[in-house]
Formats: sequence, C-alpha cells, structure tokens
Amino acid sequence: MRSRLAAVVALCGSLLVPGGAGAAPGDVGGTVVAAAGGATLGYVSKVAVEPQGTPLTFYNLDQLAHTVTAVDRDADGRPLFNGSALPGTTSTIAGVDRLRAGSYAFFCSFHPNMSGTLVVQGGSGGVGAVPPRFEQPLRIPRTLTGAHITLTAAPADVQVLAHRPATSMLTYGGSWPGPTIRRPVGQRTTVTVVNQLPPALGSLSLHLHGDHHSSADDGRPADQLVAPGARRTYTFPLTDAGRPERAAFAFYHDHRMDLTGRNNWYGLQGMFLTDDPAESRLRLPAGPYDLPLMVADRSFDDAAQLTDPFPASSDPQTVTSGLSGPYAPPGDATTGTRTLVNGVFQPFARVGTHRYRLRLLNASSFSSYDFRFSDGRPMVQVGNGSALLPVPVSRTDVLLGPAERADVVVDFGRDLGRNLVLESVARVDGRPAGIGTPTTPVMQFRVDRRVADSSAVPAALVPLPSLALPAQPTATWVFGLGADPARPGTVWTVNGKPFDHHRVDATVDLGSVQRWLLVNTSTLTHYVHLHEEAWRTVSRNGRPPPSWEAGFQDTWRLDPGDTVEVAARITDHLGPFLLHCHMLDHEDHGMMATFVVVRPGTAAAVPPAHQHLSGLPLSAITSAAWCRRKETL
Ligand SMILES: [Cu+2]
Repeated sequence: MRSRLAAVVALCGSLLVPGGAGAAPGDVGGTVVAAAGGATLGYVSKVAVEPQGTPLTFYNLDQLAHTVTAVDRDADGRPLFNGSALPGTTSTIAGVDRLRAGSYAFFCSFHPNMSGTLVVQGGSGGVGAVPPRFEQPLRIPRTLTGAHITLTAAPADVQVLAHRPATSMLTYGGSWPGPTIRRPVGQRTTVTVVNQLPPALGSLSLHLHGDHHSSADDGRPADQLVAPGARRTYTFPLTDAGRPERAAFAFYHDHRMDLTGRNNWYGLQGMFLTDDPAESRLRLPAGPYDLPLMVADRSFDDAAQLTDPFPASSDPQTVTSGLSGPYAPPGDATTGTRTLVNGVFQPFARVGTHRYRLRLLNASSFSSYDFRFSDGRPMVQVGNGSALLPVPVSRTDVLLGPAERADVVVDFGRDLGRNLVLESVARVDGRPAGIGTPTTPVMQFRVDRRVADSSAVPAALVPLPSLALPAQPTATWVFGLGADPARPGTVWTVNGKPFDHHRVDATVDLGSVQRWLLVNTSTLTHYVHLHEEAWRTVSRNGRPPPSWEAGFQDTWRLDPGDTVEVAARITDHLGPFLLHCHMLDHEDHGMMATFVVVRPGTAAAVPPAHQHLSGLPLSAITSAAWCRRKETL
C-alpha cells in the first residue's frame, strides 16, 4: 500500500500545476485529484480535460473517501459518471469514456462542496445529459387519523423508480414513507408497532421526532425495544404542561441502537402531523393544498434494489475492523445518488392556481439540500416542524439538513399552464467548511387547472411566549471527534465521549428552564437534535438567530466552529432522554448523549439495562460501524 501511495503522489506531483486550484483547461489531462483536506479545500484540480473515449482517473490522496459524481444524468436518471476512491487510492471513474464532447459539472457526493468541471474534447457521438423526465406522479402516503394506530413493520415492495422493478424495503404498513399520521393536538394517541420483520434484523424502536412525551414512549435505542414477532404500544398525549401541544410537522422513525442508519435507509420512516383547530383562523392552505413531502436520497443497483452500504452485523471481520476502517468517523457518510420525494424518484404533482403549503422534511441519513424553485420564486416559510413561526419569512432558498423541516407556502396563482421545478442547488450562503448540498432536480409541479383560492398567509402567525432565561447557560454540549476508548480508531463524541447507554451525561430538574450551548468543535457540519421539548433559539454565534429560527425548533445546523444557544422549560416527564447528531452515521457512531429529568433534589437513576432481544449479540452490533460502499447506482 505504501509503495502504491508513493507512486500516486509522485504521479500526481508531476501532473499538478503550481497553485492547482487555479488550473485552467488543458493544464490537467484526464485526472481528478483530491489532496489532504479535500473535504474543505475541494478537488486540487477543478478542471479536468479528457479526450473523448478515454477513462478518467481519480487520485485520492486525502484521508477521507471521496467521489467524482456527475451532476447531469442519463436517460435512466443515473449520474452520467460516478466513482469513488478510498483514502490513498486511485480509481477509474465509470461512465466517462462513453461521454459525448462537452463540459460536465461534477461533485463529491460525500462532500458536495467539492466541485469541478470535466471537459471532454473530441468528435461526435457518445452519451450526453438527459433532462429530468418527472415521469411518476407524486405519491401521497395514506393518512391515518384514528386515536389508536397500528404500524406493522414488514418487508414490502415499493415502486421507487420508473420503468423498473419495485424495490424491496423494510416498511411501516407496507409503504415508504409509512402512513402519514394526522391528529388533533391535545388528543391522546397510541401507536402500536408490530415487528414482523425477519428476526435476523433484530429488535426495533420507534421515535416520534419533535413530540413531547414520556421517556418510556421515546423509543429509546437500547431498551424498550420491540423484539421480532412482538409488539409495543407508544402513547403520545399530544399535550405539554396540561395544554394541547403546538401544531407540528413531526416524523416517526426507527431509533435502534447502532442500526438507526440501516433501518431508516431501508424504509422505517413516516410523517406525523398535528393540527390545531384554532390554527384554521389563519387560513393557511389546507386540505388538498397541504402537501407533506419527505425528501430522502438512496442508491440502487441495476435490479432497482437498494445498495447496502452497511456491514453485516454478524461479520466478525467487519466488527473487529470497527471504527478504524476507511469509512470510520469522520469519513462516515451514507449518501445516495438519487433524491426521492415520498419514496418516488423525481415525481410530478398536478396542482391548481392556488397557494400550497409544502411541508418539506429531509429524511436523508447524511445529505443536506438547499431547496429553491427553478424560477427563484419566494417560498414563504411559516414553520420549521416544531411549530409555526411568530411571523412568516419570505425566502428564495431553504437549507435543510437531516431531520430538519420547513413549512413553506408557495403561490401558483398566476402559473396556469406552467411547469415549475423544486430543486436543490449548491449551498447558497457559501459558509466556509459548512456541509455542501447537491445540485439536483427534486420534483415538478404542473399547474394544470384554475381554482379559486381563499387561503392567505397572515402577517402574524403564532407568537412566541415569553420565557425568563437563566442568566448563564445551564449546560454546554460540545460535538467533536475523538479516539475510541474501546478499540483503535475514531468515534464521534459529545463532550469528549462516545455514547454510553449506561451513563448519565446531565441531570435536569423537572420544571426548570434550561439554557444550553451547542458547540461544534469538529471540522464537519452536524445537525443536533434534542429530544423531548420544543426549544427556542436564543442566539446563533452570539447574534440573534435568523428570522426562520425565531420559533420553536428541535434540530439545529452546527457548521464547524458554530455555537447555538437554545432554551426550554422542562415539563411533565421524568427519566432519560437523548440528544444527538441526526446525521445517522454520526449518531450510530457515538455522537449521542443522555440527559435525565429528575424531581428537584433527587438524583438520576442510571438508564435501564440493555434489553437483549435480537438474535444478535449486542456486542456485535455496537461496533458495526464500518461502512462498505458499493458504488452502484
Ligand atoms: Cu453529525
């Protein structure tokens, strides 16, 4: 390996132009290079020039895996070219040698802020970009409104790709997303999960993200599990401090210890909306004009089946290589080559000349999106998932990381006969070292009928109640990268420690007001999710938060070096709750901690022992962190 790496370095050294970042077409031929710090600095060679019909070589001299992935897609919707290279290796990027002459943008799917251009020079013929076809109608998951809901977790075939076989997935209720649950605030709701998945997949756990409920109903990842063949009922009062909760756009998903990434990738996700009858006076678009849209990326093989970027839990080689493999933190990134909406690749929706309330959820494991309409029209943000904002905010782009939501109103009133595309664009705010976003069409809206519109977006929505804050922060949570105390390698940490189910990281008095600092000391962006309460954002990097963070929230983006200050009153429920990064690779690889709510003056009990309900020894899956990548599409 050492000699191969030395050869690569020597070869690349001879190819690189001094100050390579400014290389011009013709300076570097047929190669793309990533060097140390590539995730931040980008490719060394921003432009590669390639004679038509020849392969493109990718030299990765960095310590993280990177890809070279085309922005443009072929007739099947796959990137025109795509390939990855592990740290210190080279690879040939598949698909380049078939390209027609032209210029092609590319990026790293693990670090989309890395971008470049491939120029193919030559004669005629070859494969070129095919515009998105938007061939499949948007799917709206069936909606369940009863007080007692059953979700059976079972394998099912889901039609994700057009003109291709259905995709075998793990589902709640036979669909992906699972059924949308829609309930009035303040109305007690039970959700019974029945685990009918193959026993080898182990036990499950269901977490209702963004809701306020007891510790026993929080879907804790290592106890309170749903064993194969068993069922468990979760109770959600949908109240807070004796009053109905704020209406919210929440979602439910599996939260199994170490396997959350795997279980979500295969489909254990669904949306959960609560409605406040008092909100109807606002006249926001409702009924057919209220569309929950779950956006998530996945990769597929040639048989339209999901690729498996996760290790076999029972593979001792995988387990022992654990967190020191090439995809160990900070190289762990489960991304997909296709962006899907409600489980459909590039769908279209037929809409009328009306305002629409689009509830955008990013349910991806790792990827962020900067959502925008192709014509730059405003999206009026009215909420962020946990609640409505105090006042609406007009935005032209909305950046959402994993588990973040945006509740936006878009007006198609003057667009009869037009087709509009919701897309993700390269992250607009240009934040240095912040996570990048892919450039990709997401879905199309076809405005094909005239309808009367009596909806509105009022100037004021729901005021933020006052809250007397403690003078000083009551806790500081630092999100970083550390050595793994259990084995050679690296783990994500909170306050310097990887997650330990048996450790209490903070004790919080019931009834107290907490003022917490969330600090990112690592070189990657994290999205930090706090269970149990809806929190208000006090400050972002010492300044008042932007207007779209001026309401209640449960997940925050922390770019490298960021400090976000949040506050909430802790009400109703005692016991252990979690906080963690919602990039599922990071969560599964240590970046999670426990706070325990206690009656004032009492000590926290240690969280309950692991339940060992699966056919797999927990020790085997606890370190199942090493991700194998199959670079199929
Ligand atoms: Cu993270």
